Amino acid sequence: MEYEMKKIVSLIIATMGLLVAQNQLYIPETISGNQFDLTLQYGTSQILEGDETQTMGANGPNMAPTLIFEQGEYVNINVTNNLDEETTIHWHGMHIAPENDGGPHSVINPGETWNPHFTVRDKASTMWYHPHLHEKTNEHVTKGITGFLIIRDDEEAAIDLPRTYGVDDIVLNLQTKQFDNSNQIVIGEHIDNIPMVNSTVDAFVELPAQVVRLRLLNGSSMRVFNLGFSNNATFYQIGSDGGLLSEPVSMTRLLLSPAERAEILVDLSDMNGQTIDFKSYGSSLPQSAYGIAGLATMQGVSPTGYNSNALNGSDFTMLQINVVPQSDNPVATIPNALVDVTPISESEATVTRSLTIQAPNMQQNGITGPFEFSGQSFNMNVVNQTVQLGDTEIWEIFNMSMVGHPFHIHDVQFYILDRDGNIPAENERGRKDVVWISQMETVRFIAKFEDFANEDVPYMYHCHMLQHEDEGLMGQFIVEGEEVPCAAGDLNSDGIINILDIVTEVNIILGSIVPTESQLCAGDMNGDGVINILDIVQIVNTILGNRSEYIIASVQKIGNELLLSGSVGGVQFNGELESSILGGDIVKTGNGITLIYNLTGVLETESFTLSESSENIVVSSSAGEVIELSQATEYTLMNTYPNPFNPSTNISYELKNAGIVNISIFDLKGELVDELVNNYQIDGRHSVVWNAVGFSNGIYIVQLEYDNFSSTQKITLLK
Ligand SMILES: [Cu+2]
Repeated sequence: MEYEMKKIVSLIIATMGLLVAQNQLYIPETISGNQFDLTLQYGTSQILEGDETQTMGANGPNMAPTLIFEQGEYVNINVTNNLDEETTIHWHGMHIAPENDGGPHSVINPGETWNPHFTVRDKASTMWYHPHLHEKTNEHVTKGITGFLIIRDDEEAAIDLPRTYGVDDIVLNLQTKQFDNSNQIVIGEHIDNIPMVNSTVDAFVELPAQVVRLRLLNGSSMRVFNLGFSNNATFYQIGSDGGLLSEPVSMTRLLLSPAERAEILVDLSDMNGQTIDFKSYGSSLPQSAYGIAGLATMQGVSPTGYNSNALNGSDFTMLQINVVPQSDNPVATIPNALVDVTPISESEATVTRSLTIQAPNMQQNGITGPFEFSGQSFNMNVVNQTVQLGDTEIWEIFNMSMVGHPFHIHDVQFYILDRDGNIPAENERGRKDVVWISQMETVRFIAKFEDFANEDVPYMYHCHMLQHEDEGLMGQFIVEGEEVPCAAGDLNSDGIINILDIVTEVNIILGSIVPTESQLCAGDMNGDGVINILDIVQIVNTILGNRSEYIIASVQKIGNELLLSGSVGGVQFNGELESSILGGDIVKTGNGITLIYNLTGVLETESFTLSESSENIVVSSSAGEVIELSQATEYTLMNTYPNPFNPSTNISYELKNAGIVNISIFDLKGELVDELVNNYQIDGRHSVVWNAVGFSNGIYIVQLEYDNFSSTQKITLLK
């Protein structure tokens, strides 16, 4: 990850708006898949003109990659600490077990690797990850260790939303930081007068003239933003911290306090060639928000340095947007509706917990802190609350101090019930894990504490103004109760995942054993609520140590025939198999269900005849993911001859209709190695030659794509 952050002209010019932004917005690289490494490190970055800045990052000198997770996916991460100090990594917003949550107790010592692993249960949303070491969170976050988590799910995928990362779907980590005369980051002195987005100062981004999705994170230590566009464009909030809203909420300003996220859509269709600024309107922040002018006017003293900070009370630009021509397949409209959002009913709560944010000496420290919850400052050795697993609770937070605080709780997504007795604004009616609480305001929210209990490892709740958190405005809670014991894939709970677990899984699917709750939990590898062939393939992969990579596979159903090509892991259907199988393929039947799988993770048989009126056909890729059947009644024939071949082979195919055809060659890792055809072709017979001179021996996969139809074939180059 190379940083190309250059110059900044002085802030005074920037705030006067005379400056043409000159640094291209940095877009973090992405990581997806089940198994990956994050390495925490120091580095230097050219953030300002002149001296480089000492920074901290993951897999690079500054910031951290964007992780893209699918709901239901099992993720295994190795976080290696190459710093010379302790830290932790917390998955902010995710519903995961406390031992994987990365709070202050999950310290990663220098040189050590921490291995969190979990099934992604959250809804499609924008979350983030960052260090959470007590008294060091502010420093480690502000010096650069912050990354986005993008979670996707089927519900979100069904909506016509922009989702091309870096093109029409942009992550924006909004921060203000303080630098000293030698361009080094200063922590906790309240002169955070340099706005930056994704660690780019004075940033511009080119966005296409269409509906664009911005995933906003307030990554600042302290500052509250009041966001909007310089042309006062209406924009639409579609998501809050923990997922999509029920419908887009239109607005021209959005309040975003530290650690809050919002996904917004803005329609740039009519703006090709224009430039607008994305700004924080600090002059119209609500009272008691960190970022107003003269925070000290009410009571007490203001934080040291605060009154000399030119950003306070000012409107300033975060990001310049240059609108450029449309991308391919642009999203043209703002959807009318998004997803069903069903807040938890107040009547379901059996416990109400009350907390007061206060300072030991309110007269003196009502604005500066240190603050504490209900008279208790954070103590690593004190558990402040005990929650019973399965309970629904109301938390009532009263902010008795003179500054607003963003309250954050781990483990759950909550619904805000009311603010001083009033129902929250429309954009606050979705799932949240951070809520901003103004001075003397009381906020009540409701949450259900489910799935995870651990008597030894607590979860945290705290203010997300990082200085307040580090100084003690944090508490911890234990969730107590009988957690359904479950390790993914370990159906017989013997501590290892092996063939015995596969046998149990098969018997559960075929109905020959009635599963226990813990077997159901362990057997549902992908967390989709059903146990089927996909889970078997995932267990096989777990045993073999394979992890999903991009897998090329396709299945055509023609009459009662299933024609497989590429890396297919297994098949399940209601009905009987009427043809024979090859090699190591295993067929199990029972209760009218047929399962076909292979302990190598890849089926060897390439065609199956199913009994008449077979149904509920599920085909798994070798990565344990669903392969959609191509229901090709007017199918496209593909033939490769010779095969095996050297050095060239002839691929012939027949198109029923004219259309755009793509024929590409992939290796077994799913890497594209050659593209033979990518254009519009008339109907009828065609052929193309692949000359593999210069390619190494081995198996390749030809993929033909045409009119929502995909077909693949394995070919072997034998020199
Ligand atoms: Cu606070």
